[in-house]
Amino acid sequence: MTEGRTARPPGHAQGRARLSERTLERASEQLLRPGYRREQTRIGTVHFGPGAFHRAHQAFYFDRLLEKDTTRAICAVSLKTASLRDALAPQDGLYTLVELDEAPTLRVIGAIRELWVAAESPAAISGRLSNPGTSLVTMTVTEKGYCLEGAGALDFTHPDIAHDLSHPEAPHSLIGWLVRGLELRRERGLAPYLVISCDNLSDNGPTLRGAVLAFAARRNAGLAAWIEEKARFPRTMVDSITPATDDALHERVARTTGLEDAWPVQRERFVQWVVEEVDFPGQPDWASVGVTLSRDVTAYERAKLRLLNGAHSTLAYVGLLAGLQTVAEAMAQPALRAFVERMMIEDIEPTLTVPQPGALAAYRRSILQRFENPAMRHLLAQIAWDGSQKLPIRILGTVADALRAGRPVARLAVPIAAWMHFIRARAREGIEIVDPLSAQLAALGREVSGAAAHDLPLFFALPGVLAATLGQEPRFGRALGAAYDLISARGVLAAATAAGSMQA
Ligand code: CS2
Repeated sequence: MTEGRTARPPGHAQGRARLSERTLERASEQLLRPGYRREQTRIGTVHFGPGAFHRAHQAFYFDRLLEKDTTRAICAVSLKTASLRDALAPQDGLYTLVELDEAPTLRVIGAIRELWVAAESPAAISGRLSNPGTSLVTMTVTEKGYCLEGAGALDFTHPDIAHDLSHPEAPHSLIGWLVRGLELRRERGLAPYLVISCDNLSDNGPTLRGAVLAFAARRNAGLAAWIEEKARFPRTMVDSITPATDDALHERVARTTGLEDAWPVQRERFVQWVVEEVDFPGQPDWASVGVTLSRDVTAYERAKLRLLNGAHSTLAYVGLLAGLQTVAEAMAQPALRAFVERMMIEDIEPTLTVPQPGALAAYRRSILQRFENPAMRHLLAQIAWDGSQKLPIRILGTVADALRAGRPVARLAVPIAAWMHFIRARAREGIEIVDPLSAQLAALGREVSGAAAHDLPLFFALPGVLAATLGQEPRFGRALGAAYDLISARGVLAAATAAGSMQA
């Protein structure tokens, strides 16, 4: 396990009690509490993947929703790992959310009323999914949790998908569970649930719908047709920077509240959620808690993925190679900050369309400011996880658009070349590469030499990463090779400076 991603067994060394419904009244007054009676709430949503992002974002919105509508409590399902259930079950599902700012806010979130591990309790998950009270199924399972191949279709060679086709009643994958639940609802004469992806995938709703329909069609043509006709998969854009839980957070929570929390979460104060407006009964009153409903989420989603997440991944790989640790530290390096800002203005913004002139510039400035937030210690290493999944979504689409429009790609090649050097450096130092392709990347990282002529073909041979979008593009290959060799020869900051000053 990577440091910072796990719960901490609460120590009672200071004689503090553990957070729970029973102990909540003893907490310090600084701790904000749910504004509703938890025992009067009912489960209305099943959520897959209740990691830190879900708990800091959607569960926060639903906590406010429960003040107005008691049918909106969450059943949180981890597909495989028991760590969250084990941390929060003794706390009755309660945990502390810290909003980081000059004056941080601490609040207890009560929205999660049930916690399950699907691999241990398949009958309970089937029961919840096919319960008439369940009207929403949401998820944050990260890019890799969708089991897609490079072009974005369901990967039928994925071991979990192969398993689920032969064991549909106890699936391993998210897709298997979504289809299982819909199948049970159809058998019981119930309407489908609304299926909402809250991950940073491009076109997340339609991509998920495509995967669900492809899986369902292999199971039963009638089921696939029913899903196609009746179910809806709105697009969403989710945004809030959520540094992984660390020791400092555990200590701050214990010190401020007087209670031990095995797994608190933290995020910046800024939080945004845009949900595509679809006609579907039983939806919450989204607008009442600050969720934006829009008929056109694509523009928001693309701007966020390319500007915020694209810049984040760039800071991560370039910054780590330059020996930096956090986003704020990377932003404090004038060469790196200037490079990222210029890439946003000259390379990314021309690929985006937004209704109001000036909106992109304002959005860019606010993103850069959020990255500089001195109240946050956001590790570049956290953003660097799962690069093989993130880079195609965050940067390679921009590259493809730039190539099509005949614009330069020298700057955009830098984060990709930096990722390749990052893989090389981690493999040589024997540090774990957190990525679904970690075994392949570690082997590749040991084999590469630092010279583009030798190494690029090896990276292009990785399934679904570079080749899927850019395999046939010699212009990008040349820019990538130049950036990669320059990093070897002169270091990453010199390479970024050289590419940064090239004419747009
Ligand atoms: C980050 C995102 O870890 C990462 O890859 O880029 O989690 C980012 O902080 C969020 O998408 C912000 O909404």
